[in-house]
Amino acid sequence: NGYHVAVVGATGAVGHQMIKTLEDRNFPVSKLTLLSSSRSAGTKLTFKGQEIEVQEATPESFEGVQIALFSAGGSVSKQLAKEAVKRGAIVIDNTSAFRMDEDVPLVVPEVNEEDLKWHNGIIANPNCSTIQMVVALEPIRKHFGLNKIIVSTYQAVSGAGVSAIEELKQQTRDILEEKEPKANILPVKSDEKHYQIAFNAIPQIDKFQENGFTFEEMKMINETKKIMHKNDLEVAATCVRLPVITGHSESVYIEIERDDVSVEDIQKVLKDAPGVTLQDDPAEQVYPMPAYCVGKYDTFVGRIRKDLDKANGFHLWVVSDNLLKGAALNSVQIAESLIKLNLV
Ligand code: 11C
Repeated sequence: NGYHVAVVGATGAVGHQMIKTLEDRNFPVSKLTLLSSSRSAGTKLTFKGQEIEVQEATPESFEGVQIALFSAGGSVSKQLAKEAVKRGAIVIDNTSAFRMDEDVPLVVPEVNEEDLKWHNGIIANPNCSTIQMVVALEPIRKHFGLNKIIVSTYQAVSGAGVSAIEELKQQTRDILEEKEPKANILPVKSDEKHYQIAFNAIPQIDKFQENGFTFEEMKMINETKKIMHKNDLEVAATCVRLPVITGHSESVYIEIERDDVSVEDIQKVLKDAPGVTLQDDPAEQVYPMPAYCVGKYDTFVGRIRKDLDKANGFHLWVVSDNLLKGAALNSVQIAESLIKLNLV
């Protein structure tokens, strides 16, 4: 008993975490099929002490699969997600391929689990920087209303995959040995120019759009409105890559609907919020940091301050493991919610 689960992109940074999360949460798996590009096929990975060989993902790979977790890039999802659905699988897609499609729910279980009820075979997992922000802000929106978000991110290289992690490590070693660092991956592999990430900060994540925002910034803007069901929410984002391996951080400024709310009111709401850990005690230097959030499931919130000019303005600092709540964990939680709601 349990479900036949497939992980597409099993050898990637998120794929590894998906397998580990299924194991750590004791997800009911009767069979695990691990899929990848032909390049990584043949790799052997371990699940619950058992070795499983990774196979090349083809449409036929999904015969008999009930739940397919995709994290192999948007083009693979566009090619294979519908093939998986055709064969009876529910797809939980961790890429941007279908997120803004009207007939595809975009789900963070703590925020909009109910949207799973109208799925048509594909459910989209939001972008990592969006997920941790909405986990922190939805409880505030529910209690006090929310008009505006201005967010600046401090994002880890693992969001860009295993090759970006390797690039950061190699550049760091090279610079410490006084060698010239080589940059081939970041900020965007397919863009013309590449910049050193070690000992640096790069204000570009994903490609620039015509409006001057990057695609990562537009994902945060559009996905937040869709998840919160609030098209009139004002959102602006600046996304920056830092030489951190895992753990995205965000400086978030919000304007709520009410102007009679205190920092303590917000802290109280977040203390009881699902998936949130409040770490907010400046007197004791308690605040979230990515190095201490790696491997944890929650979204950590601290540095909550009232704006000095706006009575309805607040500043927060939000940190989470981008590979877990930002990707693998949220996908597995979606699968758990599907089971709970009898939707598989
Ligand atoms: C990053 N947020 O940190 C990106 C990675 O749309 O799922 C996730 C890309 C996505 O580079």
